[in-house]
Amino acid sequence: MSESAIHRTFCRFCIAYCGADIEIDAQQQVVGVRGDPDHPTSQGYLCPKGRALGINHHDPRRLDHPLLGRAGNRRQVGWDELLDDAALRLAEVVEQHGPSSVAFLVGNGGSFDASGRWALEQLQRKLGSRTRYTNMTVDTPAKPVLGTLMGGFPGLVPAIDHERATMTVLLGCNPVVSHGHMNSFPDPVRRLRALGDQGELWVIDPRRTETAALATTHLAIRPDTDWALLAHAVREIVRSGADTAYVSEHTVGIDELARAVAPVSLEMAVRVTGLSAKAIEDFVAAVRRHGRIAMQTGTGATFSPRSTLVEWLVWALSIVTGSYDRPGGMWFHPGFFKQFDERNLSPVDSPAFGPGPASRPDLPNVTGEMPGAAFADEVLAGNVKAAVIAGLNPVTAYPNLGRQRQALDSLEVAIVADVMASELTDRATHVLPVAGPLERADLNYWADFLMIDISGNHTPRVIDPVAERRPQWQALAQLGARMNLDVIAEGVNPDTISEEEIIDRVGRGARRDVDELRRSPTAVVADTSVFGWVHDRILPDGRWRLAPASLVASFAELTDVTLDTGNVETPDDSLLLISARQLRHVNFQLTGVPLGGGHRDEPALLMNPTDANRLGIADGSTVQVKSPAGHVITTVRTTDLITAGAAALPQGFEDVNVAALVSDDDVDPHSGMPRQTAIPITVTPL
Ligand SMILES: Nc1nc2c(c(=O)[nH]1)N[C@H]1C(S)=C(S)[C@@H](COP(=O)(O)OP(=O)(O)OC[C@H]3O[C@@H](n4cnc5c(=O)[nH]c(N)nc54)[C@H](O)[C@@H]3O)O[C@H]1N2
Ligand SMILES: Nc1nc2c(c(=O)[nH]1)N[C@H]1C(S)=C(S)[C@@H](COP(=O)(O)OP(=O)(O)OC[C@H]3O[C@@H](n4cnc5c(=O)[nH]c(N)nc54)[C@H](O)[C@@H]3O)O[C@H]1N2
Ligand code: SF4
Ligand SMILES: [Mo]
Repeated sequence: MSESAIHRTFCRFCIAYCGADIEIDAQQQVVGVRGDPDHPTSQGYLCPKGRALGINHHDPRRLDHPLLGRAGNRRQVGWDELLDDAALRLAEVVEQHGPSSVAFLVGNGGSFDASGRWALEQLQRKLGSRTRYTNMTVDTPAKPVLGTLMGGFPGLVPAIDHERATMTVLLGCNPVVSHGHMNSFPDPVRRLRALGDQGELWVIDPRRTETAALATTHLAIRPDTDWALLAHAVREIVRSGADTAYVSEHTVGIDELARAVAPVSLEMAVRVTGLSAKAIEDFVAAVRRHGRIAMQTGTGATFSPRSTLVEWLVWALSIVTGSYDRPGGMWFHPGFFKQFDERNLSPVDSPAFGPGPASRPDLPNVTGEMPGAAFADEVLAGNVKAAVIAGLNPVTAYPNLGRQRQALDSLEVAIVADVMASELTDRATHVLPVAGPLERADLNYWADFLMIDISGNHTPRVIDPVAERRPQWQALAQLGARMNLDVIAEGVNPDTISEEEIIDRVGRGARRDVDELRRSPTAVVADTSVFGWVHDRILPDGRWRLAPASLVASFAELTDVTLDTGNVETPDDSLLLISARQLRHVNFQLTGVPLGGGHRDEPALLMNPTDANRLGIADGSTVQVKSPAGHVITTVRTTDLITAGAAALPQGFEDVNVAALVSDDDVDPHSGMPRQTAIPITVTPL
């Protein structure tokens, strides 16, 4: 008989944080992974990535040993030798160039390690570096910018009121695949059906996605034209259909807003978006009919070259209908650990939180994070000499692949704490093999305010770290100790403190004590939604600012140009490349891994058959995809699910790397966000 045991934990591939039961046999092999039926949020649901927690744990590409030197000139060494050398070389850089010449990078992979990310931030602070790069600035900087400009706080994240919403609008997000952008959707199909059954579910997306298939109405909009649909809707609703009592009591700037959107006539909206007049009128009528709306955006909005304007108009439409912070619309998630609703936060005026990068002074520093679009420039300009990279892969995540490679190779010290061998780790000078999700105690700390409910979850480690893998908090604290920095706290020795003591520090001040989370057999839900705290505690004078001057000015330029030219800026032979996520990998993670039933995601280019025919491209043929920034070679899949004129390529693959097509120059000036959707491309058969 097998002597396997079942351990309860939760998945850390995405912000849904689904509960999982992991079966481990006597040889420390993961032999089974199932959804936790008692988990209050995910209720037994686990997507293909969650079910691959065991595959990921045993992946032959996992990093097992410390490595010193770049690939080609590399040795396997012991931890002491690695950390001694790393500390010595970092100290030299600090001495010669100052602490801010050391950049700290943390991304999606590294953020789900609560104590690992905490230790990275501690190390940065103790070293005195102001230079942090994350994934946020290449994902969704428009959202904190908008929270600041309109509500006075960057952490305002609107979330659908699943219990009461009757008109849900999803713009540029595909939760059936992604399980949510800034708002998680565990068990998405069931929840989307429920939202549709409660009223109407609108999906605005150039592709008839898996989510669009569940919608009551799908608007197959032209990429990067959402602003025209939204501005027209704001114009019409402000004329008739707004919650006027709410607007006069809780907003400033309604007249400026109305003036800004006034040029966006139905005729202009039709011409720009490619939607029919009837579709646009139906949308406006539905907003009027329901009064309140629950509108959520995803990366289809935040990746667009006008991301800040799009987000602004979404917020404006939501606010003039009285839909924010009120039942039936959107609530604001205060976080289980972060508890924004309990803090005394003073309103912030400017979305720039500090000096931006010296080599790109035009780009903002958002919430203390330097724009990822400037990382390569900063290294190549000599402002960044060393980097500590923990769970961010600039090779696949940051724009302009060629420049990222150059930048990584020219760093004097590139310390990479990661779980998986990759092109990034090949380019590192010091590789720290850190513990993966099953090998560490953890909390759902980082994305607690992006979850579908206000809940806390603690997991002990379910399996001991394999080979020489070491918890990241410990490795980084030991690195700090060698530079005379007490990373954890003054006088605390990282060799002897336990991982659960670190968890106590990370989880301090939460809605519930960490011990209560430890005792609970699964997640603890404190609330499913909360309303009113933003009005009561956050909004400056209790009012939303509807018309931030910088956005109004940019919007006026946009409408002026559009009145003149019609805004169809793509040349005839080119297509617009849109972003697309896939079910069986998350960004770089799990790419190339065959999951359940042997299925694996392929980095194929999706094209409409009309475009393919016109260009003489057959389904399955090999093509070169070229953008102003670079090119990739891949296979074409034709499908009428994608609107003509658009093409889609998934992100995360090293071989067909979409980052080669993204420019680090073409950025939204308000947020620093590189254009990662609606990229003009040409496709040539090979
Ligand atoms: N399986 C899986 N899950 C993931 C990830 C993953 O890689 N795989 N990544 C995780 C991460 S880091 C994130 S940030 C989230 C992202 O979560 P989502 O934002 O939901 O990402 P997508 O599923 O790509 O959905 C974006 C949609 O925007 C559409 N779109 C593109 N351009 C435009 C446009 O101009 N206008 C409009 N209206 N729509 C447009 C695309 O067609 C696509 O359907 O997913 C997370 N979850
Ligand atoms: N062109 C284009 N660019 C994009 C996107 C796009 O769709 N198109 N998407 C953008 C978005 S939304 C995001 S969030 C970023 C995502 O990009 P990244 O932030 O780079 O996220 P991942 O690829 O999920 O993971 C990054 C790294 O974390 C490592 N990792 C995994 N688990 C752990 C762990 O437990 N500890 C540590 N230390 N490391 C770990 C992985 O091996 C990987 O090297 O990319 C952005 N860039
Ligand atoms: S939805 Fe997210 S948290 Fe849930 S199993 Fe999938 S990857 Fe894991
Ligand atoms: Mo992301």
